[in-house]
Amino acid sequence: VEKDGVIDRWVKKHLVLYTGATRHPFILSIRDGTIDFSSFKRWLGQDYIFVREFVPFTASALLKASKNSDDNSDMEVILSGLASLNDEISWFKQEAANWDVPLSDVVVHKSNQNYCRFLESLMLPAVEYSVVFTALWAIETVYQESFSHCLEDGSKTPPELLESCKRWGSEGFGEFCRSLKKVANRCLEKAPDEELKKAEMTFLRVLELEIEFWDMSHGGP
Ligand code: HMH
Repeated sequence: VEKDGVIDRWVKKHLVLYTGATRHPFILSIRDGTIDFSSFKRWLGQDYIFVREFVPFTASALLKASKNSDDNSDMEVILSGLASLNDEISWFKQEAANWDVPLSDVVVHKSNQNYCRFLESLMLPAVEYSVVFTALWAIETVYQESFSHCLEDGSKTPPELLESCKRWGSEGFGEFCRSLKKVANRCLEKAPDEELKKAEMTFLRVLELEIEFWDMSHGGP
């Protein structure tokens, strides 16, 4: 049995907030088939904006990996993340066209703006590699845990939404998240207390922002 790393300890310590982000009513409504498609369309338009901002954030992580990392494979993990973001952007455009969501005039919602601003703050050169990696892991993992829940046996996810759920809920994306977790744990084991505290706060902030993002998607028109 593998010993719990820092990340698993934090997940256990903050399980209520973690579950709030990974089992949000928006996700539960996909899983039980009661989702209002207008909510899904709102999520789609807003998430496209988010993902566009997530690209430079991931690139900033790549830059830090190339400078600070003592393990060459870190860069490859992030690079594969960047490659899937390339697919993801094309996918969003196609999916938005299918659902008649005009991406050119999406009005960026406040919660999304806050989240994008938070990503920007993490791109600053002074932000430690372990902090950036903790955020990267948390951001991807909330989606992985959420959407894989909609694919489990017994879920009544509408067929129209299966493709979206598979983007983040698939085994391949799960494997990617486990790779991120390994890197994050390795960096955190070596981090001084001050930095560890910052990374933990960053983890919590990601969970809050994810919850607000789901709230925005789920909320009324
Ligand atoms: C809001 N969080 C949000 N959007 C995403 N696409 C992901 C995480 C995962 O990439």
